[in-house]
Amino acid sequence: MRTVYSEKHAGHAGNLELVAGAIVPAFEMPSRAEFVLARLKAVGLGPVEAPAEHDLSTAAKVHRKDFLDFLPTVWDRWTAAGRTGTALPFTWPTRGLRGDKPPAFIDGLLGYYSFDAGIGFVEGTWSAIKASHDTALSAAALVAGGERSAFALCRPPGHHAGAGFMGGYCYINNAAVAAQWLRDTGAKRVTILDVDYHHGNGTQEIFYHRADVQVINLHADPMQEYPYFLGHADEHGAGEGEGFNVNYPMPWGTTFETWKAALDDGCARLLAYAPDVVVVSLGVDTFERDPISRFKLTTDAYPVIGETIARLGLPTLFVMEGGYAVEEIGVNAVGVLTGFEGR
Ligand code: Q9C
Ligand code: ZN
Repeated sequence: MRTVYSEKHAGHAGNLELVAGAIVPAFEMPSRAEFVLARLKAVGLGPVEAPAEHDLSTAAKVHRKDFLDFLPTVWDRWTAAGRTGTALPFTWPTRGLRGDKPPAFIDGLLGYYSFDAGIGFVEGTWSAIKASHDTALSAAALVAGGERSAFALCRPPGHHAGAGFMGGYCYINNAAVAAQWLRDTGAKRVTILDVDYHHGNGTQEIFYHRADVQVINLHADPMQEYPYFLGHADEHGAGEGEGFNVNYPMPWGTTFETWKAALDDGCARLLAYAPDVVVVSLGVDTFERDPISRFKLTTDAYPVIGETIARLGLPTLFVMEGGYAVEEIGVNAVGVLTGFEGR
């Protein structure tokens, strides 16, 4: 399997986040991608190539234009306001406030274009976001060009980013952009299968009213877990998209046996939809020792996930999402890919 990877992710570093009342280094850190890269080289998964540059015209079909225009300006606006450390939002337009009027000042704009504070910006953040987007598109092009599969080693991740907002370490929704591009280049139907521990709220929102992209999500129950405000079982799509969004919320403590039953059900729904291509939002934060998650999957589960996805018999693009047990993220993510390849 060929992998697309950009070193530009490394400039998105040194972020902070607020966890249980304390400011700590962000769990989403550069070593995540480096451990995955090292592991896929160690097992000889296949060639690693840098992405080509892609413009934002496909991204503009799944994201709002004003949002895409804002992202590259964040760091300059932040430093122009005299700030030096991580740019972070801290005020959001919730119920009772106006969500239709972007403010002019950077602090207000950061809140307007996000739903949480998990999206710090430093000087290299935009360049990393753009390279991650390019990585997903270049890997999608490998699959469209006839490869059985490809791996987009994206960082930062994307599945929490919606049409007009970032959140949860995500800025541009890489998997959604890739799915849109696959549609535009000939696929009649695309399924996004999201196996990250957290609900892919951004992906769900983007495709919720569409029949041409099926979205299947396996995740921790939003009654207990982030992102809290989307991902329930009764969210099945609307309008033309009715029936094409499928959620499998599961409680804290879920083991692979239960999780695998949800995957098998999701795979049956996927096969009934008969997509031309599958995009896997590949998070491995379902792992038992993930520091921010509460599922109980063990390392031997990940190759089984890969085998199960391979049995769908469809061209498959893997897009890296979450996973924060940095020592094991490589073994687990690459375990899915080698399992897919049947080795
Ligand atoms: N104590 C992805 O996996 N914050 N994003 C959790 C930690 C947000 C996860 C709080 C987690 C976002 C792509
Ligand atoms: Zn996650």
